[in-house]
Amino acid sequence: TPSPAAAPERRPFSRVTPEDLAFFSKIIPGRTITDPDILETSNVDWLKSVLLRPQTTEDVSQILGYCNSRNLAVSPQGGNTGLVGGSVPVYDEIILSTALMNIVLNFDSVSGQYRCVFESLSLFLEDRDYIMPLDLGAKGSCHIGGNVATNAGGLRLICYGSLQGTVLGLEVVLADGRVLDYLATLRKDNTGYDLKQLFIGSEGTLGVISAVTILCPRKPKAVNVAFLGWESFEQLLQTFQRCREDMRLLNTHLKLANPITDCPFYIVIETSGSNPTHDEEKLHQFLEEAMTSSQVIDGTVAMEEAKIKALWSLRERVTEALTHDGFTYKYDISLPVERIYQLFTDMREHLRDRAKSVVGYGHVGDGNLHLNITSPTKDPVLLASIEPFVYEWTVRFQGSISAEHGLGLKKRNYIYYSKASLAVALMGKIKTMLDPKGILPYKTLPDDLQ
Ligand code: FAD
Ligand code: 2HG
Ligand code: ZN
Repeated sequence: TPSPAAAPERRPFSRVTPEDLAFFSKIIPGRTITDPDILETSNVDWLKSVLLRPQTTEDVSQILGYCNSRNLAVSPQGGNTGLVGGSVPVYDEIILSTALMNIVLNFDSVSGQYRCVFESLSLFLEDRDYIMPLDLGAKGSCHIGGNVATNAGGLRLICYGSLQGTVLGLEVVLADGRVLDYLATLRKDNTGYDLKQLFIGSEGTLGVISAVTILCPRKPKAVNVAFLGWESFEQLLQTFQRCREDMRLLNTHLKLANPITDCPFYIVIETSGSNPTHDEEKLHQFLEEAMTSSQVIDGTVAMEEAKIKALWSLRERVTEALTHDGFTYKYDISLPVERIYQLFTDMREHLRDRAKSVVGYGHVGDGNLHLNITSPTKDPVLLASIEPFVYEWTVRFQGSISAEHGLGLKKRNYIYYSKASLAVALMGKIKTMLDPKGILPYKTLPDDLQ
C-alpha cells in the first residue's frame, strides 16, 4: 500500500491540446504562459503545465467553464506561499494564478472589496488609516484570495479574530464557471446558510475566490512591541510562549542578533491602542509586574517602527531560517495551550539525535504550535519516526493536525485524525455538489473522496 503522503494517482483528465491553448489565448491574450522559465516560478517541479493569468472575474469564469466542459484539471494559485503543497499542480493541472487580479474594487469606512496582492492591499489601507485584520510573515508574496482560501491565521488573530469573522462577503467562481456573488458588506445577515464559510479555508477545491469584502480595523495610533525571555514554559504561560532553538537558527543562518539575554523561551507581544501615553504607561506597568511575578529573565520594548520591525523579524523569519538547515518536516498543530511544550519535548526525546533540529514556535495565544523538524536532506527513516507519532500524540490530547495552514496535498489523507467519518463524508458531498466533475482535484480531501 502506498504511504498516505504519496501523490494520488493521476485521474483521467484531458490533456491540454494546442486548440485549448488557442482558446485560452483568445480569452486572455499574452497571459497564457507556456514558457518553462516563467512556469518554473509558479510551478516548482513540473514543467508540463500551462499558466493562466486572468485579470477579471469574467476571465476566470470563462476559463473554468471551458475547463469543466473539456474535463481539464485546474490548480488555483495565489502567492504560492502555502506550506502544504496546495497551490502547485500534482500532474499537469492548469495553473490559474490570481497574480494579475490586483485591484481594490471599493472602499468605505467600514469595509472594502478587494482582489489583491496582500502587500499592495496593506499599503492601500495604511494610506487611509486602516489596517488588515490579518498579518503574516508571508505578507510580501501572498494574495488575499489565497489567505481566504486557506483561512490563514497569522500574527493578529488574537486581537482581531479569524477571517471567518472578518470576511463579510465573497465572490466565487464555481468549478463550472458560474459566478456566485456573495459580496455582502453587512455586519449582520442571517438570511439562510452562511455559504461564504464553505469557501473560507476550502483551499481551492470548491471554486476560485475572485473578490473579498473584509472588515478592516482603524490603524492604531500607538503600537508597542515587547520581546521577553523566560526560564520555564510554566512561567511563560502566565503570559505566553516561544523556544530557544529558533533563536540559534536566526543567529547562524540570518545573522539576526538576539536583542536580549539568551533564554530558553521567548515571546513577542504587540499591543495597539489609541492613546500613546496611556498605552506606554500600561505596558510598562505590565512589564514591571511580569519581571517580578513571572520571572522574566530579560526583555526589550520597541515603540518606533524600525525597532518594531526588527523585533518582529525574529519571529517572522524563523520559517526562512529553517530552510538553511536543508529539508524541513513541518507540523502545524492546535492544542490546549498547556500541552504545546510537551509535544515539543516528547518529540525531541522520541527522535533523539535522528533530526538536525527540532524547533518549536508558533502562536501561543492561539494554542498553535509550529513544530518543525529539520534534516540535511529528505529522510524517509526520520519521517517514519515522526509520523504517525505526531498525529497520534495530537489526537490523544484533543488537538487538531492543522491549526492554520490547511491540509493541501501533503496532509489530505490525515484528515481522519481530526474529523469524524461523518463530517468527512459530508465534506465529500459538498465537494461533489460544487465540483461535480472534480476538476479542482487532489487536495484537502482524502484520496477515497477524490
Ligand atoms: P497559495 O500558496 O498560492 O495557495 C494556497 C491554497 O489556496 C492552495 O490550495 C490554492 O489552490 C488555494 N488558492 C489560492 N488562491 C485561491 C483563490 N483565489 N481561490 C481559491 N483558492 C485559492 N499561514 C498562516 O495561517 N499564518 C501565518 O502566520 C503564516 N505565516 C507564513 C510565513 C511564511 C514565511 C510562509 C512562507 C508562509 C506562511 N503561512 C502562514 C502560510 C501561507 O502564507 C498562507 O497559507 C497564505 O494564506 C497562502 O496565501 P497564498 O496567496 O500564497 O496562497
Ligand atoms: C508562522 O507562523 C507561519 O510563521 C509558518 O505559520 C510556520 O513555517 C512554519 O511552520
Ligand atoms: Zn503561523
